Amino acid sequence: MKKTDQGTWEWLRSYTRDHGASPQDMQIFDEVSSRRQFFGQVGKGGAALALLGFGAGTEAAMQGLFGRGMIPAAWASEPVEITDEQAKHMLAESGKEGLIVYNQRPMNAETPVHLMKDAVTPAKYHFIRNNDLISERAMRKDPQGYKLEIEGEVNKKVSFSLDQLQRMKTVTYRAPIECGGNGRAHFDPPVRGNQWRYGAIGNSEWTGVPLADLLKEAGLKSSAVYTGHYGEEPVLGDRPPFSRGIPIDKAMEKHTIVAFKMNGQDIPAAHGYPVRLVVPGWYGSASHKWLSKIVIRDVEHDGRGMTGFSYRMPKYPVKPGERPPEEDMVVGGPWVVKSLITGPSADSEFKVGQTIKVTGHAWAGENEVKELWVSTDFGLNWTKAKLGKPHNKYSWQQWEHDLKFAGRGYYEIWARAVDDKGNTQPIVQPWNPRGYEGNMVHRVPVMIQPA
Ligand SMILES: Nc1nc2c(c(=O)[nH]1)N[C@H]1C(S)=C(S)[C@@H](COP(=O)(O)O)O[C@H]1N2
Ligand SMILES: [Mo]
Repeated sequence: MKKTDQGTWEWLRSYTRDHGASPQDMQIFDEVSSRRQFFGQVGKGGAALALLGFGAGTEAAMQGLFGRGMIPAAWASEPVEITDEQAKHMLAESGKEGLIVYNQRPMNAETPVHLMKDAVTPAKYHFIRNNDLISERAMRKDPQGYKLEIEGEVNKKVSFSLDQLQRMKTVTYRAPIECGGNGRAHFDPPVRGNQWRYGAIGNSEWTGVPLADLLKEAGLKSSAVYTGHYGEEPVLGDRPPFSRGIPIDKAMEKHTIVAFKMNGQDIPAAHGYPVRLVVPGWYGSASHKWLSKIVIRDVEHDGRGMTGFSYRMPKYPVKPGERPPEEDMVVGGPWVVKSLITGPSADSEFKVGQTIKVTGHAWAGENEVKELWVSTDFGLNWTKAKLGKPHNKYSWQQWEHDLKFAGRGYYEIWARAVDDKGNTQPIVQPWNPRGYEGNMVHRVPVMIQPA
């Protein structure tokens, strides 16, 4: 389906209704469809930029990848033609291709699963999640006058130019950066926020200086318990700057770095030029982009994005749709165990007896993935897949599994990771008010035809 026309919409509407959408889903569908038009996908090199919202991944979504009774997320978010200068620049500069763009100001775009096969995510396939605009410096790629300041509960206020940072001892790690809201589209009832499906994660290679080395130069006071991060970007609207933080132990962990290279290149504008934090294994929001200041706090940081319901989880499981009192919410941190099936693509067709190579990634926040299990009978039986070691602590791990089907029909391939603490992925998504830590098993439908 490449074009929007009335016939297509009617077909989509009946498809949605016939696949278990609730009256409420249908109401959302009608509201969205009366307003939307769609255009196509982000073109090669991000150049032509007619836009999308309804890319290749969506076809898979329509054909059963998502739970019944739920409309595919893309339908609930409005695609926009890319007109914003910053958005155009961000997509073009890193050659973004095939991403699903939810909005452009701020810019939010995810990667469809079929483009996530690489062990090291190229910049062109790394999702973008912005809360505000991006800095002029990032637009111009101008290192002049950049500095990173560290202040607060330190013995000595310090600051570093880009040049100074680049001359220090660097490390290079692969690290997953995953939005805390990745998987939000699978929450039922739906919750507000970007309706990320699977693709708000990337596992690129980052080079930089361990934050611990900079904090040692400043000298932490014994009162230091938390960091607060600030960036150079202008705020959208009348509100304080986006500012998250992490506990001091995580800040001192050797994989937490102040990065200035992504996959060996200057960090693209979209991903934080010239300098960003990389806090591996934690909500992506901790990995502050366009980083210019770190304030060391003597209390848990309370910047925008740390309080109320944002980036916070209930202390106890809550009934779907129910909001606990604000004081029962705690700051989200490490990501939970999760896996992805990157091949075959949803709705692939195979023959009875044919060998199918199933591939994917698995990761587990602070932990290591120990086992990966595959089911083709809706979770009744599980078989262990071949699972690789992480390239370095935190990096996602690759897995593969050969499958053969003995009979024709509709099947789903399910994947479920187990980490070294015994945690595993739920089959039904547990609910929380803002849709964080979505990690239910990934299901890929396939059709098996007679040999
Ligand atoms: N300065 C700044 N840093 C930020 C953000 C932001 O809006 N402003 N968004 C955060 C969030 S919520 C995520 S998930 C990651 C996304 O990183 P990416 O755009 O490089 O994929 O950046 C984080 N760093
Ligand atoms: Mo995020």
